[in-house]
Amino acid sequence: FVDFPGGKLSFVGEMNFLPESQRERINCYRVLDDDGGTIYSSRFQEVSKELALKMYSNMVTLQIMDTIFYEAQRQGRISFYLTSNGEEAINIASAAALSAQDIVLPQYREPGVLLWRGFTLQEFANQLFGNKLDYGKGRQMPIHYGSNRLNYFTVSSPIATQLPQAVGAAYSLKMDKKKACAITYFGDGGTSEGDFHAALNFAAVTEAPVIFFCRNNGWAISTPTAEQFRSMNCASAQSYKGILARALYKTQLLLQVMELLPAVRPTEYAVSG
Ligand SMILES: Cc1ncc(C[n+]2csc(CCOP(=O)(O)OP(=O)(O)O)c2C)c(N)n1
Ligand SMILES: [Mg+2]
Repeated sequence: FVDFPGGKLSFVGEMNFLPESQRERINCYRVLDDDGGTIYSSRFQEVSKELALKMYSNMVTLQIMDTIFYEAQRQGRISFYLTSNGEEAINIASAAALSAQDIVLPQYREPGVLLWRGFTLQEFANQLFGNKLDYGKGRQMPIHYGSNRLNYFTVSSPIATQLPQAVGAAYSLKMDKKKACAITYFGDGGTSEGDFHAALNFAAVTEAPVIFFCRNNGWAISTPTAEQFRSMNCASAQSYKGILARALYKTQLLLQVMELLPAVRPTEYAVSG
């Protein structure tokens, strides 16, 4: 062995190029089969009827809100809007799995997380129209919501800038010995930004309690994922030591995120002194 910076290495006498580390695609975890039946090897747990109804009603509200504001944008009443069409479950299920103390650093396609936390339709409208009640005082483009009260950082326009910021927020939670985590959302497009890799390495070395929630919808405007990355999928984040990666199936997210949470959220901290 040789004591090399970063760890011990053994010697070899052959000069070979090494094969790619991640040869196979990460499989997609699911808890329900194609017919809606429970997959018994999974960690399926029934949610209460009350919670299920609240989630369903939030998903419908999100769709209706999108329809109204998207049409308002098409009519020229507001300058910009983005819908969460087809990603309602990603929004609401992940929000339901978190606790209110967990800090959210969003992209722009997760207003449902804010809705779940209690941001009112009037508050959404205030931001979109940039009126005097808008928390950003009309200085941001529409859809750049944010709420101090709800632990929801203001949406960042430049793709992936929220990722290293989320690690910083998570690291501060760890230093303050808080029993909470940070979550950051981003698209498949964000994975080819330098900030994505910087954030993963930052999280790995600080062991910060952070969830990187990649919404892989196959496209970054007109760029398909095939032109976005050459790794097998966005979950290749696991090549950063200490980062656990898993591909999830969108309609079954609540349980899957709940399963992930104990891995990131610290349970008990020893109190010193
Ligand atoms: C640094 C940077 N580059 C380019 C853009 C322009 N832009 C806005 S959205 C977007 C696509 C992002 O795609 P993805 O992250 O997959 O999210 P999706 O819209 O699919 O949810 C791009 C390239 C930007 N906002 N910031
Ligand atoms: Mg995308």
